[in-house]
Amino acid sequence: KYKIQQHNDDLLKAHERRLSYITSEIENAEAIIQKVVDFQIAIPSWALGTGGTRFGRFSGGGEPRTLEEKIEDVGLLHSLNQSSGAISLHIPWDIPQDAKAIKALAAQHGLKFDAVNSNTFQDQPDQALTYKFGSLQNVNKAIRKQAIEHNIEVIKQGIELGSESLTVWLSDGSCFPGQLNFRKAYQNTLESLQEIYAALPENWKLFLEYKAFEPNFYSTTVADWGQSYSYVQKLGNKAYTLVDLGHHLPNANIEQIVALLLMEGKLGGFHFNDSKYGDDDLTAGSIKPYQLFLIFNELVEGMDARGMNHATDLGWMIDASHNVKDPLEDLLQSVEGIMMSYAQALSVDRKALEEAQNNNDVVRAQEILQNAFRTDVRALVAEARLRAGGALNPLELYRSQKVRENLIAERGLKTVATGL
Ligand code: AOS
Ligand code: ZN
Ligand code: ZN
Ligand code: ZN
Repeated sequence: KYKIQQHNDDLLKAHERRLSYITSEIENAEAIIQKVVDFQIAIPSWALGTGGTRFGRFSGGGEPRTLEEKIEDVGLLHSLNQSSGAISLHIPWDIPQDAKAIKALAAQHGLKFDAVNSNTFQDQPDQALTYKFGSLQNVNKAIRKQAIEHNIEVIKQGIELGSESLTVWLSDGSCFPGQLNFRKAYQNTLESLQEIYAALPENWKLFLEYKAFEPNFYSTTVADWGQSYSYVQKLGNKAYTLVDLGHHLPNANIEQIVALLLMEGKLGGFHFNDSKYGDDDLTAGSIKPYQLFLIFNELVEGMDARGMNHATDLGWMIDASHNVKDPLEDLLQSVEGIMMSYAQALSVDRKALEEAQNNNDVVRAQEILQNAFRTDVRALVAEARLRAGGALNPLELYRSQKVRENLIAERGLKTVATGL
């Protein structure tokens, strides 16, 4: 549809030159290509429109106005990179009026429904009680009940669509000392989560996302991985911790957190993004690519040690939001950044690294990781796309086909993606 064939033909010669170099450099290049082909990253429905900040929002135009259009946008990304084969919905920002039709539309684009996300951090127009002072933690039982019922409703919607996981992110916490009894807030939250957990189908997972701060600035009730872990451990074996890369206090060693959660069997999945200051939701790999690589290094090591399937045993999602870029271009960049880190991590010589660790050869161990990180694996990632039927350079094709211009012509210049 987007002249992929012709685009690939034009770039093929240069691509093959780069590919033959890298495959001669990396021993397991063929295996890496296959793993990258299999790896899919879910696109969040809320990343398809311009995000904005509390100071303003500048629409780029042509944004999806309905759930159908959001699915079309993700389908477009997937047709270009063959790596974005799933969409993650946010309820009630996305309300499938006709689940069957929505499912069919998604299938037409080769898309599955990843985790469904509940929302108890905003009040909705038709809502009886307010979440101003929290939802699952609230001192008022009726408010907790309302929030629990919303989550159960989200599970029901997810079942209709064939989703198999619920992501719960809570903005619950407090803004000032004394506002909250921490222990009671924890207990209320746990009890509420238990009721939600009880409504999960057998084959479902519950992901509990943590975040250090914002919108509450004194305490957050699920603030870090230890707190999330404490809840999910009590909930049961269908509950897992979700790591959003932007949700830590500065300088946290996220790769170590990931390794330990994996070891405990409680790592559920990811919200990929990047940040310099806080929950910045910038393009994955744009600020701290070495950190992203080190995280994937732990993932590959830990998942292989546990005999896990890289592609299917964890939830891989992007959670990003931008004010200045075309959201679709940005998502293409994020997926590319993630794939590169994954490919680099797959190229690490595990045996040599283990040997170096066992010999306390610090320099050698560091060199092994740095060599992998400093290797240009773009041709491997491009080859994976080519084999899967995608474009050698999705971004270039997106621009040359004037995709955004076409979307603006179709949808208009002043668009507000639903929910934002
Ligand atoms: C909020 O900071 C979290 O990252 C959540 O994942 C949230 O649901 C998402 O960003 C949509 O608002
Ligand atoms: Zn100020
Ligand atoms: Zn998130
Ligand atoms: Zn966030």
